[in-house]
Amino acid sequence: MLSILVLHGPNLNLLGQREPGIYGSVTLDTIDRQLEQAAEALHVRLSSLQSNHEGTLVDAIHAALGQHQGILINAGAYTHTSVALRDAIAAVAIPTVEVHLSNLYRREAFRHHSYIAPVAIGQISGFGADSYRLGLDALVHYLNHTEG
Ligand code: CA2
Repeated sequence: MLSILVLHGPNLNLLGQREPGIYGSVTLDTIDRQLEQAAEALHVRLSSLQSNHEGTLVDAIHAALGQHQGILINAGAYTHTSVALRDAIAAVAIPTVEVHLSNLYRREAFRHHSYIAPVAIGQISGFGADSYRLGLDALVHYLNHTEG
């Protein structure tokens, strides 16, 4: 059975608790539960990790080698700053889908650039909590149709 690593970056632990205007009122636990349901229907296994620390996320990407066949990541603000996360994804060469709750391109210019996007299969941005489900669907579809 395929196994997917779900990574949530900095501040996403606050989801549903602050700034509901931008990020909605859904909590990270609810997103993980929705993803679990979607994973069951897709017949894949999920492991989810949230960290506010760049190095912890880099370590998790390294540890995914041989354990997970795909990565679903919302790198939060590290999307726009982290060469380290990008290098880690490129190094392990595990198919990765980048997701965002908000539509990055309707926001400040500094959010328009992603260091992750060039090493990802694709990016889903702007559908709130649904971005994760759509991203998981796209990732599993990719893995089922393009890998042995
Ligand atoms: O839209 C997204 O998913 C983002 O990755 C969210 C990041 C932001 O830096 C990216 O540009 C876009 C921020 C996540 C912060 O989440 C919070 C949740 C509740 C309260 C405060 C922050």
